[in-house]
This record gives sequence, structure tokens and C-alpha cells, in this order.
Amino acid sequence: MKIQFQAILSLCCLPFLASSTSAEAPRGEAGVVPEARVPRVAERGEWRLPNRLLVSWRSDASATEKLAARALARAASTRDLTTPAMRTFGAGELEAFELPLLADLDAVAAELRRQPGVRAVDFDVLARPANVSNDPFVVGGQSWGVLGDTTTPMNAHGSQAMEAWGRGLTGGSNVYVGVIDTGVDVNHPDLVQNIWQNPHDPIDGVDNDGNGRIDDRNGWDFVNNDRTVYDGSPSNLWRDEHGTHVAGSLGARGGNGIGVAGVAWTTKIITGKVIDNGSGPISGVALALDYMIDLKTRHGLNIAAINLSLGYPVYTQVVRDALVRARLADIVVVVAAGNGGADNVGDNLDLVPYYPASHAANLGNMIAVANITSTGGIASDSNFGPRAVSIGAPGTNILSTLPQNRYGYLSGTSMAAPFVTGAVLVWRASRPADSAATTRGSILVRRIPTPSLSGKVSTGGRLDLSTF
Ligand SMILES: [Ca+2]
Ligand SMILES: [Ca+2]
Ligand SMILES: [Ca+2]
Ligand SMILES: [Ca+2]
Repeated sequence: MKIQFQAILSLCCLPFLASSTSAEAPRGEAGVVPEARVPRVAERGEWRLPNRLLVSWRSDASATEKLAARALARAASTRDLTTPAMRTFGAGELEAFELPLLADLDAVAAELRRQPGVRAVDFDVLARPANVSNDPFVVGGQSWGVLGDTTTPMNAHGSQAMEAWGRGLTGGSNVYVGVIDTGVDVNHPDLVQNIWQNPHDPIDGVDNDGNGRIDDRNGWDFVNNDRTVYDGSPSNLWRDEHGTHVAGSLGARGGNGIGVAGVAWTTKIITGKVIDNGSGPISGVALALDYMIDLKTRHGLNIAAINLSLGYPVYTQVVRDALVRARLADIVVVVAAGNGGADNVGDNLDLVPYYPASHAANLGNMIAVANITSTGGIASDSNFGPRAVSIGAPGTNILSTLPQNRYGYLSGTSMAAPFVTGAVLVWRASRPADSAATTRGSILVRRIPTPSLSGKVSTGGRLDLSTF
């Protein structure tokens, strides 16, 4: 039931692909070259303040012992943090040591712990709200794409989004995303809170906000040229299935106790419906891109990313020109690398172009994404390209939202792209000043080197939110 390639525009997914691929890489990261790898959180110690130690003195510590310890630590200054409660309960004093910035905190702490007046030495650690997903398919482990290597449940090949959530990075409702795809079921209970509601164009038959689309409440349907971005129904579940699934992967509501969680728990999803009943003309893609760009540049919406989980085999100037405008508008455009063509075997896009993915190599705001499996292999039908394709992300057997309050699994590079798009949203929520190019570069450099992607994508690695 793969979507036919002869369509003018085809979706980059393979519904309900039974199991994984024949191109599995060895498990783990054995043999990975460690060059240029961004250190993981624990390695680079970003949780702790770089120059502070908290010294708990023994209650019987003498002034001489304290002086000696401060000198040993070469503390630039010290601060007394002793509280009345400590005194009430007979505890020793507490002191913060401010050390020179380049001090080796671990070494100094170890030395201090050996001093006679010292009871304990702590690092001053940054506390952030711990966001623990209560979304049943995350808790249950079915949503492997959001898991990390230190999470429970665990999957080392997931996007590690769950680790970012634990540090308070869950996106934000002031960060907008354009989903250019089929329609999206804007009433799905796990999406509805994250669906954009245009406040400036009430349903009154008038284009109140002057963007050329009358009553564009949640986006626009560029295929049928109407305002309904969801045209499915209980008797036509398939019609806007693809975009609904993509929207859930990047931005299903997290922490709401139902269903799945998108990489970004909160965002505002704007739908540009450009595919209906399996395909749509690429002119709609260009128009939808410009619609999003206009919402950003003239209407002030903070659109950080656009997801394009679609493709076609011919170069078109209109889409390329719109993508250049998206770059000028400082929007990251994430595109699916595509799924192999008629033979279901992934193609090298450096040799066989597929668009818009093949525009990515030449536009500094674009990221083309390959599909990896839950065991870290590149899916056998995933396109690749050491120049054209940037990174791999979970794309095989991905559980997400489906129309009419359903959930289901889909596979393909269509499913991989929204993980990266969600990562853009999470990044920009905590770093609102970063440009599209900076955001793109930051995500790509954080990839985890992955054997199956070596020589297949430009970064040689897979998406990793754990160091966001
Ligand atoms: Ca309008
Ligand atoms: Ca109106
Ligand atoms: Ca419609
Ligand atoms: Ca949810």
C-alpha cells in the first residue's frame, strides 16, 4: 500500500511497514570515530556551575582548618551560606567557594574532601523542572522515537527528546511550525491544544487579516483552495492521515495524560494542506511556503520551522525560490529524504535528485532527514546522500496521532523529518535569539555518530536532543 510514485507529489512514508530492514548496522557505537563529538551532558558537566563548590564544614571545624582549606582551594572568594535552621539543628557552617574559572572542580573537590574540617563538598548544580511524560504510549515504551539511552523506558537510538524534557526543554506555545503536507485533524484530542487558531481572521467571509486567504483559521487548504485543513471523516480515515501523523510526531501535546507526546510538547501548528487523496501539485507547496513566510514577515508569527515530509523527482524553480524566501525569513525547513522510488530501495540523492530534499545541500536553512530504525540501522528504503542528506532520525514504526482520535504506526522518511522539526522547536523555545542557520548547525553538530549513517549522510549521525 505504498503511495504511488507516479503521483505528482508523493508522501515520504510507507504505512504499516511490518518490521525493520535488511540493512541493520551492528548495535551500539563500537567503531565510532570520536572526532568532533559533542560531549554528553555528564561529560561536559553543564549541569553544574563552572566555578563554585559548596563546602559543608564539620560542626567542630576550627578556624585554622578553614583557613587552610580555603588556601588549598585557591578560592577567589567565599560566601557564608549558613542558615538559622542549620544553627538550630547544630549543623556545621556552609560556605560557597568561588574558584577561578579554569579550576579543575573535580580535583579541588576531591582534595577538599580529604581536609580534616570538611564534612562534605558539593557542586552547585542547576535545577530545572523535571518534565516527566505521563502520556501512556511514552510511558509504555511504544513511542521509541522520543526515548533516550538514559531514560525509562530506554532506546539508545531514539531522539533522546525525553532527556531534554527532563531538563525542562519541551518547546513553547510561542514557537510556531508550518506543517505542509496532507491536512491535519485539528480536532484530535492530542493535537487540538497545539493547533494554531488565527485570532485575526474570524469566520465571517472576509479576509480580515489581509493575507489573501479568507477565514484561514488553522491554515489553508491549497489543494481545494478552502479553509478546511481537515477533510477526513469517520468513513474516510485515510484522507488526512499523513499530516496528522507528522503533526503528532513534532508537536502532539505532551504531559496531558493521553496518547503520545511530540518532540515539542507545546507549539503552534499551522497547516498548509497541499496533498489530497495521495498527491497534489507542487504549485501548492510553493504557495504554502509563501503563506507561512508571509505569516512570519508581515503578521509577526514566530515561525521557527516548516516540515516538508513530501517530495517529487523534478527540479522546480517555484519551490526553490520559495525555499530561498524561507531562508530570508529565517525559517528552518526540514525535509524528508524520500523513500527509494518504485523499487523500495533507498537512492543516493547525490546521484539521483529528489526534491525538495535535493535543495537542502545548497540552502543553509534546510535539513534533509533519513529514516533510522529502532536498532539504529538506516531503513532499507530510506534515501541517503553524503552531500544531500544531513542526518538520520527515528522513522520506522513510529507511533503518532491519526485522524478521528486514533493512533497508529507509520514508517518512512516522512516520519523521520518531524523529529528534527520538533527538535528545532525545542531549540528555539529556549534560544529565541538564534537564527535559522545557527539552529540548524547546532542540531547537526550534536548528532550521535552512527555506523549505519557513516558515508550516507553529511553528519554521519543521528538526531540527539540530550545535549540541548
Ligand atoms: Ca486571512
Ligand atoms: Ca474572516
Ligand atoms: Ca479542505
Ligand atoms: Ca499526549
